[in-house]
Amino acid sequence: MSEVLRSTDYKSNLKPIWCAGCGDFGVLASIYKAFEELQLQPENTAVCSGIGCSSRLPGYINAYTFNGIHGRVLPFATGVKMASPKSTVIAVGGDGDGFSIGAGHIGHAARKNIDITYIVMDNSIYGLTKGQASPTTPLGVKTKTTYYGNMGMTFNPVRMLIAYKASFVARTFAGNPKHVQEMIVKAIQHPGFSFVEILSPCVTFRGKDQFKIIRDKSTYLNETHDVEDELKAFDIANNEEYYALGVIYKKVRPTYAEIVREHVTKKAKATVNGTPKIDELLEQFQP
Ligand SMILES: Cc1ncc(C[n+]2csc(CCOP(=O)(O)OP(=O)(O)O)c2C)c(N)n1
Ligand code: SF4
Ligand SMILES: [Mg+2]
Repeated sequence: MSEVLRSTDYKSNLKPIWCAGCGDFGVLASIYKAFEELQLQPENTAVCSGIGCSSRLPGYINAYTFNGIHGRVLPFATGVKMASPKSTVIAVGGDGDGFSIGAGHIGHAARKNIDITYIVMDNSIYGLTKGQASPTTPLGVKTKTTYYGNMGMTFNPVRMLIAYKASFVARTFAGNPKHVQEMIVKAIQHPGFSFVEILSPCVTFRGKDQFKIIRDKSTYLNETHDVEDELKAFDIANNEEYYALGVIYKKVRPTYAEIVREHVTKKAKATVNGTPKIDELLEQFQP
């Protein structure tokens, strides 16, 4: 495809079946706009997910898309990127998918700096399975599984991702689609593992007032924020009185693919003091 693409060109034939008012509608609209801004070619773009209401999102996009199994989007997306390094690879999902069953994968995708963008639509509930508490459900909140109020402390995804050495960490809010678009564009442009937490209300199981609650608690980072200052980024993440929105941390470092390429093209081919070349070593394993 070489003509100029419009946001509507990224729509698939499926119609979203989210509840009226779900924050994920705003996220999807912003993704279409971000793709238009970047002029992503559908044939060079992959959008993958796990399981959840939010994980339905790839089905609504015209690109290579995959709706997989619960919690396993990051290993899958990593494989797609390794097999097709020139493609733009985006992983999406919910707070349950990412921070419960899939939590073990995040640190490794982040520390290895796999060049993918991971978007979590955080509604602080398990939406698809009808309202159980998730890792980001606030302390004391009553849900289907926490009748007397949530007893566990609340996960702080931004703090976790900075600690895991993610090279790009941003937070945004589905109620501000322009800002969501801006964060997604920046995340995709970032060379390396980029993480975007999108506060995306579940109006059915967390209530319609979630949009107002999040909006009232939100504050936008301005250009004076030094995105490379890791300690400052932790300070911002630690302040749970408000939601700081914007790029909170960013540091460009070599991606996993760049390091592997360096090993394969230079180090592994060199012969040191008579040690065989990697090609000769590998030949031993040929049938
Ligand atoms: C292995 C496995 N365990 C549990 C489930 C049931 N399940 C499906 S979606 C989901 C949670 C979804 O929550 P989240 O990821 O936050 O997405 P949301 O629906 O809120 O967007 C669960 C527990 C499953 N599909 N597979
Ligand atoms: S249950 Fe919640 S997260 Fe799922 S579609 Fe409805 S509003 Fe959205
Ligand atoms: Mg959820």
